Amino acid sequence: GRPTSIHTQRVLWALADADLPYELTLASATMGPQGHVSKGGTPFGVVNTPAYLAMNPNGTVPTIDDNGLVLWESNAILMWLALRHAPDLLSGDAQQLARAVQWMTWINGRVEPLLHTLVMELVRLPEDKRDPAKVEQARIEMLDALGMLEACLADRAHVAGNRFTIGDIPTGAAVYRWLVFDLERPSMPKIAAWQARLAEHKGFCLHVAPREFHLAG
Ligand SMILES: N[C@@H](CCC(=O)N[C@@H](CS)C(=O)NCC(=O)O)C(=O)O
Repeated sequence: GRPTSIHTQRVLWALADADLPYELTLASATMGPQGHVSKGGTPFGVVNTPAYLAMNPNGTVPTIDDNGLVLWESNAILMWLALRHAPDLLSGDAQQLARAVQWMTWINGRVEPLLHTLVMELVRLPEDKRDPAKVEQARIEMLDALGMLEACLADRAHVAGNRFTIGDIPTGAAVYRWLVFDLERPSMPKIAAWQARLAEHKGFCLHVAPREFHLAG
């Protein structure tokens, strides 16, 4: 994967929190050390090699190989890491775990397309290719979606209940990226307090908090 990928960050966060050893291979068809290909940057590559495509035919990041178990889709990877190596992340409660999966699925379907528009239009595309109308539309839709999360956090410390679970990882990283962007937004105090709780996690501090992982492009 790559450190600027919001999906790779999920996996790195879980690995760091659980103190699991790993080796990261930098890989991407769109980003490299100098930024996005649309700005002339050279991508890390790897994802378009036959060996990588045999592991992940999508050619996307992240992919893991955990002692021979090859997996793609970051939420499935989080589930595996928790089941095998960090069961605390599953909360020990079936209802909470189901709610965690609900928020993990929601963030992918409802929030990530908006976040993708924002990162492309604010960071990655060359300035003459950007469209402020797309940013404004995504900003409005983000506020609508995040209103739901603010309401959810009114009576609980984390998205699935009072315990930190795998559900907080994809949602926490996505909302952090949104907060890094310099956009007009009303204050959402429950989300702010939840983000402060997430910032106590080693994985968040190492792999999500650095602003350059969101603004480098
Ligand atoms: N739903 C997939 C999404 C994977 C995905 O779209 N990854 C992006 C990076 S965040 C990617 O591979 N972009 C193209 C690239 O870097 O080559 C997951 O959660 O793992």
